[in-house]
Amino acid sequence: MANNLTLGIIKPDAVRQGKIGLILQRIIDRGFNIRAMKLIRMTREEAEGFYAVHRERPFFGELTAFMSSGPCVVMVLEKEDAVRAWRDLMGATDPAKAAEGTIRKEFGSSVGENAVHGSDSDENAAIEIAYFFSRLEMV
Ligand code: YYY
Ligand code: MG
Repeated sequence: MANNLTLGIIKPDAVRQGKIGLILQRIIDRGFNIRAMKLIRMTREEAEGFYAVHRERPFFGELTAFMSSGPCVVMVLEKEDAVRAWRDLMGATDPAKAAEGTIRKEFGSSVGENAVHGSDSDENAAIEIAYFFSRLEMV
């Protein structure tokens, strides 16, 4: 997988609060090219599969319950150094510690409900993109 792609998710809290449009605008304004996108609702099992790397963590139950609690927007974002660029725009995991101007600062409400997800490495970006999208869904 080239290092210009990452997986982004607009999480159920942000979708519930009507923030899809504002978050997409931020993404477009920052110069990302949206290569694939869909609205989905994950089952608990699908959320557990997606976050399998965290299964031993104390917050795993809460995290997977939350991620399957409502619809979210999954998308493939393209930009140079995409993983880092998208994490920069998202901000720190805890919205209270996220920098001004980041999506989590503006739209996140707690460590758990932090509005967006982003892959943390090129290797995981490839795995996460393949979890949600087939080759035919990429434009
Ligand atoms: O990559 P990022 O989303 O910034 O954080 P991770 O450490 O990978 O954790 C994934 C996800 O789990 C985080 O976005 C919220 C949730 N979480 C939590 O509920 N409580 C924590 N102490 C740490 C993470
Ligand atoms: Mg992570």
